[in-house]
Amino acid sequence: MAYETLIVETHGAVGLVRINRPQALNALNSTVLSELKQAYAALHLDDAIGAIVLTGSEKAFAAGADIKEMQSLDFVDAYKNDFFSGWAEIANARKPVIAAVSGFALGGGCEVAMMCDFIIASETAKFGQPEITLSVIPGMGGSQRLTRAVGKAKAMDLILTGRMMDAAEAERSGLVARVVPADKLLDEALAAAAKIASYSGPAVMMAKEAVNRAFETTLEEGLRFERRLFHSLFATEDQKEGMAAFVAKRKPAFKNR
Ligand code: CO8
Repeated sequence: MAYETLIVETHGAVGLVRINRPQALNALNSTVLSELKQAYAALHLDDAIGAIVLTGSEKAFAAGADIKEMQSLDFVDAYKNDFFSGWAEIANARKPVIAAVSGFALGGGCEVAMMCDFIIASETAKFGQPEITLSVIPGMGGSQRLTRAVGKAKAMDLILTGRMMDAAEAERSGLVARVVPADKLLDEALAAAAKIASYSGPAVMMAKEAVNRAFETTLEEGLRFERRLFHSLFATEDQKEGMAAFVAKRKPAFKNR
């Protein structure tokens, strides 16, 4: 399928989704959102795909929500149409999604990277929530996801001053899982996604669900939830195969993507 603002490829069992609006540093307009929803839906329906990499260009993962599209929005329209709520569908992707970030990940760009399961950043990456400079605040989850990722002190610093942080600071703060040289970014992200996609799909999805639950519930409830998911995996053929292969010292052949 041809998109106006995305390039979608498959690399083995990995779907690679590239935001492609170079003229606007990949600013996230309504077309990007609707096309991302279509691309994610297609990749989720495709049983051959076990993981997704979301990326942008070398210069920008995404420089934010599209300010030109947003500037004339008024309160009633924003409220009635629950502006930005559509991004929840991207955040709720069930297959694992890795953000491969190079260059600017600002405002909505940083927020979309944080909607992914983890971020691999190039040394050139710059993260920030500069909405305050436009007299608005993060509107796609930044105040919540950034605070959970890096803690109150750093989140307040970034959101109140609007400053950017580089890849090293983002890794130190826990926002980013790995930092790699710019020319290795895509290879590293695709390799990580391919590794995830080589495992049993239900186990991967449940692992993701269990980690995400940690942000929603008490420790006691989270531990119970994890244990129940763990129990349920013993109903899968892939659990039998994974453990039999370990014992027989051979490679497992998982059936479920
Ligand atoms: N929206 C629209 N266009 C953009 C955006 C953007 N976010 N960012 C860059 N562009 C465009 C520029 O306007 C420019 O277009 P043109 O060539 O037509 O003038 C082109 O991309 C290149 O940009 P620059 O010339 O500015 O490139 P530089 O390398 O000089 O600077 C920066 C790069 C520093 C990234 C700069 O472009 C910048 O500051 N961009 C805006 C960053 C920003 O403020 N992002 C946050 C946006 S707000 C948001 O994401 C969430 C809002 C939540 C609201 C909630 C409401 C419910």
